[in-house]
Amino acid sequence: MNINTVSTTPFSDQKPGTSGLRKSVAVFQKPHYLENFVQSIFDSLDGCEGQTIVLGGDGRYYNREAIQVIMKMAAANGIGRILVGKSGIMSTPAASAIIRQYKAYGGIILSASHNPGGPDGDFGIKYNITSGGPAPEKVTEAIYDRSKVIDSYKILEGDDINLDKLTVTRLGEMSVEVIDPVEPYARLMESLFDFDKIRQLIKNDFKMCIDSMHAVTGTYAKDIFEKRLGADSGTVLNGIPLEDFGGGHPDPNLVYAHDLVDIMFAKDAPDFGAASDGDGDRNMILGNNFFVTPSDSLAVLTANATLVPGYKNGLSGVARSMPTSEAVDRVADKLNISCYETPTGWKFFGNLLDADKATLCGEESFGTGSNHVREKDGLWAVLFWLNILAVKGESVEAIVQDHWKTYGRNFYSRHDYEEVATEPATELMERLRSMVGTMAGKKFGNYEVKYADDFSYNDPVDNSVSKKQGIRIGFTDGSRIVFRLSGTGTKGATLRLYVESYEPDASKHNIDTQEALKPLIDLAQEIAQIKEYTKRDEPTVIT
Ligand code: VG1
Ligand code: CO
Repeated sequence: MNINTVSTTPFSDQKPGTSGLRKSVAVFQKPHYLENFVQSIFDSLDGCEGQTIVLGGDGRYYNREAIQVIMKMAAANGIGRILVGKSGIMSTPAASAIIRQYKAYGGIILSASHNPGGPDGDFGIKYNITSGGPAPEKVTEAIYDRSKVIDSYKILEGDDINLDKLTVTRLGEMSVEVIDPVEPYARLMESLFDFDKIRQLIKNDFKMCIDSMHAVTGTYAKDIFEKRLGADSGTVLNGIPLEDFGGGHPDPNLVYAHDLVDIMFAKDAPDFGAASDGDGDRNMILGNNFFVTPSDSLAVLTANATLVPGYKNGLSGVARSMPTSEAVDRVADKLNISCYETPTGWKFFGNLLDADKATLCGEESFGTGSNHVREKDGLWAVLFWLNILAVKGESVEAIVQDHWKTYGRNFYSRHDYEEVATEPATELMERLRSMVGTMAGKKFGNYEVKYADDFSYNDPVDNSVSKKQGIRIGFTDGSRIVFRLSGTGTKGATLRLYVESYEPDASKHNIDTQEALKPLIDLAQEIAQIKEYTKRDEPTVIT
């Protein structure tokens, strides 16, 4: 078969963000756009010739087309073998698991995660390394640098591969295996959790509801919950992955997962509810009329980890992203294990997991995971909760309330100002950056600033430094406000404000979160002048 070398010119906007390159589908469909980026990946990898690459995506619009192009380019670039998910499907955590299990060289995951899909939606591509984790910054920078000077790419002339049949075929010299994307992942889950106990729980009139939001976890959740764990058929809602996610926004939070929220906050609500995002790495956990914040979820999993077979010997440490609440820090303190604070984005956990400095990790953005893979893992978190519920025999709410009694409650909320104008949003951040140096000791009403900085992370494993990771202002009473600009949006800028306060007094644990945080939210507005810069009176999403 012929290998064509196609001339091209660089695009200036192929810089990977928090989680790979994300753009609208229309941008990816520009001639050579996808090919330039894929060639930049191959050009940045040392010694990938003859190696195995894992490939798959969340099933969104353009997934299948992109897979065919990437396979032909892989063949032309001397890749030895491609393992591609049946129908092009592979959740992000499953891709991570499969890279590890098959000892592949790396993987290419096609997803824009929680961003809407369809011809008018978003598409994304990211590269994962041999450990199964997202490429660290030195790799994404090399890919970006390459994309700025690229002048040609290589692609094989050949027929498309049938992705809907489990087969082993060839594309030129390269072997192509269409594999079951669920089985290896489901087996890994069975090795970590007590499936018998969870099966018993479900049999005993325990009612649950899983919302896959028409995205990738439908395929996984039906197999795991309905087939392997014996839940009633219909337990999984919106379980067929659709190219446009049914027109929805596959982001598991109280705003976008409204089908599930309606069910879980009804009068006769089930005992347990959970939702996942587009590519299956996020999770939202709900009890009967009860919402578990992702930061609390991480703290509860940490506190109860030894109840679960995969973690029965305890944890080597935990890690959370900087804006994530400090609830888990309190648990780590009590367990006498280390707690690491990293910048936003899962790629920063990789080194800590590889070096066994952390076993569990989490982000406030509905992401939780462990050393079983190198990505956050939505269904893993759901199974972890089910395992804890099966052992403790208590409700979700009782477990969380009890946790607050023991450790105190970290009230926590994130306010997003989505799609605001880029320039004033950048100015807002620049202004804060210029202010933080002199803020320590300043008083704002009852609050006194203990520290203020632009978060910089020194990786304790490879000593790399990541600067400008978000403005944080901490107060003497333990409360914090944090400001960041999103690195995953595709339109304008998204300002994220994170607010946290600590309440040891159990009699105050049931105050409404927004009410409890109101003084800090007002203070954040006063300090950052959000309304003036964003021209918005209210955030678009509050979680
Ligand atoms: C967001 C979240 C971050 C998460 C990232 C990718 O990034 O805040 O915690 O790791 O999305 O998640 P940002 O830069 O927009 O704040 V996913 O589920 O898109 O892979
Ligand atoms: Co995701």
